[in-house]
Amino acid sequence: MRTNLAILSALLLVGACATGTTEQAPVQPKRAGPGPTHEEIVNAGRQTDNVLTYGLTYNHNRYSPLAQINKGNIKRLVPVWNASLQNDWGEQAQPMIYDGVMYVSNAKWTYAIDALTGAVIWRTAVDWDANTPSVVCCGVSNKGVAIFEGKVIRTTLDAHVVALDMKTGKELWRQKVAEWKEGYSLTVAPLVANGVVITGCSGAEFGTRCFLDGWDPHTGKKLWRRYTTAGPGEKGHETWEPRETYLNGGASTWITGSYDSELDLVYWGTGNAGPWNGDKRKGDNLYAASVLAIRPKTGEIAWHYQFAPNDVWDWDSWEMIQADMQVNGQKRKVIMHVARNGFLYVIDRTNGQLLSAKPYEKVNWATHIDMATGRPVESEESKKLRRGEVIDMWPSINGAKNWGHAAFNPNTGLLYVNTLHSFSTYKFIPLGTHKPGQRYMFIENKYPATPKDTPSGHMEAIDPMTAKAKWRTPLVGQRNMSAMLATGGGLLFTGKNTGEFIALDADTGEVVWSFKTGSGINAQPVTWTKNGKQYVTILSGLGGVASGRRGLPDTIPFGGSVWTFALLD
Ligand SMILES: [Ca+2]
Repeated sequence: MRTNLAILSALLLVGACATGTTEQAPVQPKRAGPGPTHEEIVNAGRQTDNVLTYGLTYNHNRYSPLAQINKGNIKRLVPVWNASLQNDWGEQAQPMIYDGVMYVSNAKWTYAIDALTGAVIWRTAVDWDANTPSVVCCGVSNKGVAIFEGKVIRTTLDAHVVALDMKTGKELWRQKVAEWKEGYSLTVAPLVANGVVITGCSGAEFGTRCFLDGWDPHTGKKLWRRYTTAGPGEKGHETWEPRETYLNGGASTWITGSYDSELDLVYWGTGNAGPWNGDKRKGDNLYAASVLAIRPKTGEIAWHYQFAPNDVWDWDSWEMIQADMQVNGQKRKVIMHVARNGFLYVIDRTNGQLLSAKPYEKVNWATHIDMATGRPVESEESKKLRRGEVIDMWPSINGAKNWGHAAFNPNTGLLYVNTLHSFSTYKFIPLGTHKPGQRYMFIENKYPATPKDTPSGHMEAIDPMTAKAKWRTPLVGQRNMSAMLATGGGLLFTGKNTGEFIALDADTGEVVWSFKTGSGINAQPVTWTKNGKQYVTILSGLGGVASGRRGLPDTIPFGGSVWTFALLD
């Protein structure tokens, strides 16, 4: 503040001198408004000093061309600072960086941190009723902020969207999205697309009816709402039978969508249909377990593709990674979805046409995806489930991959993924009535212990069109729940539940570097530069689904912090 005042005084003095010599006020150089602007975010991949949007760039490929840290010198990667986030709820956020300042969020705080030193510039508390976690299915968390034209925009656990001043952390506007007591919560990182802030919601396990909202970033005015279960008068309403089941139909929107600025389309995945037991909701149940292509200015649905019609398996959708790739000799603009349900989907992002859908892990809920109809062909196991029998379901409801985002390197054409290898015993139990704010699922789900020597997951490089692994590094004991980051240095970065931040050789899957942080890692690595030097940043702090400690030793302490690494000079 003192520095700012000094600069301001100096500017005023200069101004005073200038005006002293002329009758007219001096022509001030036209000041650009505060950033980052739409143009800056569209070009996010080209200016490596900043990290401007979820997924690193609008295409969500989590690939950085930075190569200063590479396979040859990775052994010299050392921590340069660590900053506590004073939070035991867990850290899942992707940090954003602009003009040398890092913006980090968790469920309790928003932080602005000097990216070079780790010094806290400001922090702003997030308050919510102590009972709010009772409506959160899978761990209290926050996936990160959006930054846009001088504002830090975030969601809150008790279902609000808040904008803070980037310079001071002061609240500029706040909007209530929904009533948390009815089962709605927000953990999603907002997306700013074509000047509109887009947020989704969590709560498909609580009989909610989810949606996407569009907000004016400057005033907080709600511009549109697009419900993700189709209501009366909306296309797809006929896919709910009886009709009123859409009112508790779930279809949460808790993973940030990607954006194609040329097509002006946002690709946002939706969560499971509600309740999980589908006995009393017949039909496809649009738009649960789907991807929606949305016009950011209006919320209009340009096209949709449904991964799981009449979802009864909790097949939430994740990130939609964009690439322009050759498919059968033709260049196609695609999105790739390494789905929870065990299939890897490649879809034409201009029109929603399914191009490929092959299993990348063990799957027994469907035999295959019918390429003519785009629909899964349900297996004998799923038929048994629908008859009320108990089944061993592959993958488990945790999925063949959970939310920990995949990376895609456009130069190798490979996806890099933390996958899960487990099943659960799964059956429907009798349906009860919906009570606001209470679980609305009606299933029994048990995880048998994984045999000691059997991998519970893998780190792997996967070809998008064949879904076959180029390499697979087994994870015995602990699977990974973190996102992947791929770099031009031939490296992958990810984190382990036990707290190690690790780097892999992207050609072989060999772990070539590891650093033990203070808690478990369930977050999203980023890489960036300042003064020509490359840095890597990750949040540590056990939380989220992992905070249930499913199979995790209680020797892993809680406690959130930020770690930033660079090469030892
Ligand atoms: Ca779900």
